[in-house]
Amino acid sequence: MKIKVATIFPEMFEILDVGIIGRAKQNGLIDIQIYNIRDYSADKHKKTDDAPFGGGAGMVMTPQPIHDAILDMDKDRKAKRIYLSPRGKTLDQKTVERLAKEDELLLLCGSYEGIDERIIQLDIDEEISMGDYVLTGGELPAMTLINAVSRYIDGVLGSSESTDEESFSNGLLEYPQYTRPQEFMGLSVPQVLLGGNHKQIEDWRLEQSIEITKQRRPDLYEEYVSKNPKSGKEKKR
Ligand code: 4GM
Repeated sequence: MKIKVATIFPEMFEILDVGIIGRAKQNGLIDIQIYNIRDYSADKHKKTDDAPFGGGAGMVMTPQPIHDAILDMDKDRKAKRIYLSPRGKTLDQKTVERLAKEDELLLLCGSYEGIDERIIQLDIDEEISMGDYVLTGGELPAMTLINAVSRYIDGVLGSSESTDEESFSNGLLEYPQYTRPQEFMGLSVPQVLLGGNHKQIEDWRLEQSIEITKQRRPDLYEEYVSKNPKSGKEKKR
């Protein structure tokens, strides 16, 4: 997959050379190209922002450099163009899986109070948010999206890091995990996990997932129950 990013802080993206994403880049599984919006500014001082029409606090990113950057980045208009903004649809695992199927993504990072609305109208396919909070820029959300999507690209995760048994794959939160030692600071690993009865372990994990989801995410629990009407009922005989 090819991912192009437009930002005024290109140096922030050096973090993508680390860990699993860094390994995937080196192996040629994801091709990430960072573009500096400032390089496209026609202004003599390379300005990228201006005061908002109508007044008010803060600055707004001016349309010219962003529009010219996107024209250059995606000449044949083959990328899915995404603007990271608190006004977007909140990212979920289903959206991550859908975006992972694209050949090319273009991620636009805004700063300040946002960008001129006409850029969204002219140049953007989809607005996505990482949650109901505001950051100084869209760079960390863009990197979060890159990370989430990359995990679904063939070869990025090793066989022991697969996506099919994790949180959300069955619509539930993950069950508790334990490793050695068997006792730590007086706390023991649940007996069922030590027995080697795989059916029993599977049942215990599902039961734990359901209980944790019911406690912490009643919204996800209700959805799970509506799709799995028999869940929980047959267990407590
Ligand atoms: C305000 C308007 C994305 C601020 C547009 C970007 C949070 C998110 C910004 C913007 C951001 C998010 C920049 N803050 N929740 N800051 O995904 O692009």
